[in-house]
Amino acid sequence: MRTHLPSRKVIAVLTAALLATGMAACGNSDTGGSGSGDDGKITLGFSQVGAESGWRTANTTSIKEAATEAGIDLKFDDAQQKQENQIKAIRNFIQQKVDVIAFSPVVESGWDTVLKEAKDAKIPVILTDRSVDSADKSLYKSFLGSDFVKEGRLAGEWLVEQKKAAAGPVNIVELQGTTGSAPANDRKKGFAEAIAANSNLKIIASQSGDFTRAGGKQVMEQFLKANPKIDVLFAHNDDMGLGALEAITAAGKVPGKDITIITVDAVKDGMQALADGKFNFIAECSPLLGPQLMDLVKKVHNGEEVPARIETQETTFTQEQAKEALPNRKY
Ligand code: GYE
Repeated sequence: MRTHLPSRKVIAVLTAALLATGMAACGNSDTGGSGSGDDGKITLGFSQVGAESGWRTANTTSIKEAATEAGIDLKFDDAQQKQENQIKAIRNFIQQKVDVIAFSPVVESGWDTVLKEAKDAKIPVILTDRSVDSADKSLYKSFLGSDFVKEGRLAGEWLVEQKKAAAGPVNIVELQGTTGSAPANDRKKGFAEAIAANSNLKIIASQSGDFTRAGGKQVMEQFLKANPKIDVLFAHNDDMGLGALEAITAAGKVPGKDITIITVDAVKDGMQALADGKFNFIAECSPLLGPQLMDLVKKVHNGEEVPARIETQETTFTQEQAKEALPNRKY
């Protein structure tokens, strides 16, 4: 037995429902489209390193805010400082057919395979903050970020100037960032180059504190136990320096006086320590990459040519300069 009538009714109801949804969707996009998905927005898959430092938190905020501002649909993934998580996230983005992929590679090596997969899927990739060591530069469109070698060099040059009248040997300990990461490799290199000609400046210990406060504290404790005379600490970021402050104070030494402390980043907590006289010098590294990144995403999506390298502009801070800059510091 056929029952034409009810099925027609069902069709009519479905049609009405579909029309209503369609109209609602139109209404949404007319008013700026806050919805997810297929509303003509560019979709950006972004794989972040983690949340290891104040710098990273400020960087994540900058990226999220800039995406909203630019009307870009952001799919954000936190890799918890693990390369395997980043590779998984990038593969997911490829599967979801996002328009553009951007990421801040936790370490420099081991990206060729997944970058090739993105290229084969015709999804452009932008590197932000940290770079990769891939020989094939066609695997990504652009690298936006700081010159980490320069940061290390600026830190070293300041120290050379400070210690030029030092009579005896100056013992330096170094807290490195995440092993294998571009900023750890490059800051170490730049610093070593800058102090190389001064034989009284000696790095007596150098170890990774993984860019975290906890890591900085723990490794500094070991340094202090193993080395009775430490004159200088060079920490590859503020957070490790801040962790080290606790270890130094607990060992009965006065940070900024007994031990000269140099760091990189200039996030608010670091700047506060500098203004308070606990740190002595900071080489700035700006985390506010969001707006420039969104600009690149749009251009790359439109098929426009973009520069292969965009370098972030940065400065350095002494204690006096930190006092001046602190009230207006954004991060
Ligand atoms: O200096 C550090 C963060 O890649 C520049 O990563 C970034 C570094 C930054 O954890 O604080």
